[in-house]
Amino acid sequence: MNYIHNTITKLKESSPAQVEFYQAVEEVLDSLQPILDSNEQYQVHSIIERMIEPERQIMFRVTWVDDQGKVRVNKGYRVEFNSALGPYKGGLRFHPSVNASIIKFLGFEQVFKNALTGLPIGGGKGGANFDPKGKSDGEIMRFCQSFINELYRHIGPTRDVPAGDIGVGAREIGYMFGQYKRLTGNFDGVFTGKSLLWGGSLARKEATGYGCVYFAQYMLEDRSDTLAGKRCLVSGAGNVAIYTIEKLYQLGAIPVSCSDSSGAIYHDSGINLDTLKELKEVRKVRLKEYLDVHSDAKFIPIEDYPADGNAVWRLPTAQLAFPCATQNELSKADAEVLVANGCIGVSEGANMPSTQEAVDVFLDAKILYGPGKAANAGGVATSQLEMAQNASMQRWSFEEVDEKLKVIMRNIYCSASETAAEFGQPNNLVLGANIAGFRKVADAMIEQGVV
Ligand code: NDP
Ligand code: 2IT
Repeated sequence: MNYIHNTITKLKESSPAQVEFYQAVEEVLDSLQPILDSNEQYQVHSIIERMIEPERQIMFRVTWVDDQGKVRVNKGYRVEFNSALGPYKGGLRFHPSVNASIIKFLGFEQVFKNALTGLPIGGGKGGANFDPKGKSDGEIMRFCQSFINELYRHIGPTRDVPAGDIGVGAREIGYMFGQYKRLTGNFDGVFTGKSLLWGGSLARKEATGYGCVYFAQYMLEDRSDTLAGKRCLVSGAGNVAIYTIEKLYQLGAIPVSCSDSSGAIYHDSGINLDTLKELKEVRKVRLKEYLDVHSDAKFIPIEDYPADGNAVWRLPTAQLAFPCATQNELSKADAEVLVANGCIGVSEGANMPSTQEAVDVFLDAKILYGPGKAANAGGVATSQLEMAQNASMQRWSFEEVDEKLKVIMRNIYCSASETAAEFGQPNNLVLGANIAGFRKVADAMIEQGVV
C-alpha cells in the first residue's frame, strides 16, 4: 500500500492540479495491489511509473475565425499514452470543460479499455476546450481544419488513430479527415467513426450504446436474469445514450429517462426514441422540447437538481442504471438512492461517470456493476473493426459487425469476471477489469524493453 501511496504522492507533485487524472489512476492502482504483491517483476521494471506517464503529450494553439470575422483561440490536445499493444487509439472531445487533467484521465482509461478488447490497439485521447454549441457549420469546419493543421503531423493509420467523443461525431470527423487528406495527400484509415460513404463501418455509430447494453445482459445472465421488462434510468442524450436506449428496447427493457446539460426527461411509459433522435440527431435542440410532443413526460431543469447529485438517479424506482453523459455525474448520494430504490445493476456507457465513493456504494451493496472501461469498450472495439476493414479494403455487413461486437463484449465480461474470481473477489468487475487490462499492457511493455 505504501508503494501505491508514494506513487500517487509523487504524481501529484509532478503533475499538479489534475484531479480527474488522479481519480482514474487511484482507482486502477487500488485494484492492482494483489498482482503487484504476487509479481515482483512489475516493480523491477517500474511498470506503474511508466504507465502513469504518457509517452507523449501534444498541446497546441488552435486559431480560427468566427462568423463575425473575429479571431478565436482554443487549446488543442493529443495525449499519446501507451503504444505497447498497438497504435494510439482513442477519441477527441470538444467541450468547454476540456483541460489537460480530463484528457489525461480519458487517455489513461483508454489504455486499459483497449487492452481489454483483446484487439491490437494502444491508448490515447485528445480534444479541445472548444464549445460546439451555437456554432454555425462554417465555424465548426474552420475550427476542425485549424485543429488538424497541427495534429496531422502526429497521426496516421499505424501511428495514432483518433475518433469521436463528446462533441465530435461524423460531421467533425468528416471535416478533420478532409483537411488531413489535403495536407498529406493520403486517403487512409487515419480516423474511425467516418461516414459510411467513405470508409466508415456499419454499426460503429451504434456500437458504444449497444455494447453497454450487451454488457448488462451478460452480467444479468450470470445471475439467471434478463433485461426483459426491466425499467432503466439512462442519463445523456447523445450518441451513447441514444443507442443504449435503442438496444434496451430491442431486448425488451423500458428506458424511462434521458438528460442533457439543461436537464432531465422522465417519461413513465418509456422514452420515445424517434422523438429523441429527431431532437438530438437532426434538430440539435434542448431536451425540454420533448414535452411539446409528449405532454405526459416530465422535465426537471438543471437548476432543480439536488445539491449533492443528479436528478436522473433520484427518479422513481428502476432496476437498472446506464450513466451515458459524462464523468462524475453519479455521486455517492445518488448511488445510495439507487440502491435504496431497488436498483440491481449499473452499466457505464460514459467514462468514469460514477465517483469513487459511488462505486464503493455499489460494490458494498453487491449489485451488478460494469465499470466504463469494460462496459463502454464496444465503441473503440468497433473502431478497430473499422480499421481492419479499411486496411483490407473490405466492407462487412451490419450483422457481421454486430455479431463481432457481441463476441468482444462477452469476452470482456468473461475476462473481467474470471480475473476477479482468480484474485478472490468474484463479482468485483472493477478489480477484474483493471487487472486483466494491466496484465496485457505490462507484459507487452516488459517484452519490448526499456523504451
Ligand atoms: P455526445 O456529445 O454525443 O453526447 C454527450 C451527452 O452528454 C449530451 O447529451 C450532453 O448534453 C451530455 N453532457 C456532456 N457533458 C455534460 C455535462 N458536463 N453535464 C451534463 N450533461 C453533459 O457524446 P457521447 O454520447 O459520444 O459521449 C458520452 C459519454 O460516453 C462520454 O463520457 C464519452 O467519453 C463516453 N464514450 C463515448 C464513446 C463513443 O464512441 N462516442 C465510446 C466510449 C465512451 P449537452 O449536449 O447538453 O452538453
Ligand atoms: O472513450 C472511448 O472509448 C471513445 N470515445 C471511442 C474511441 C475510439 O477510438 O473509437
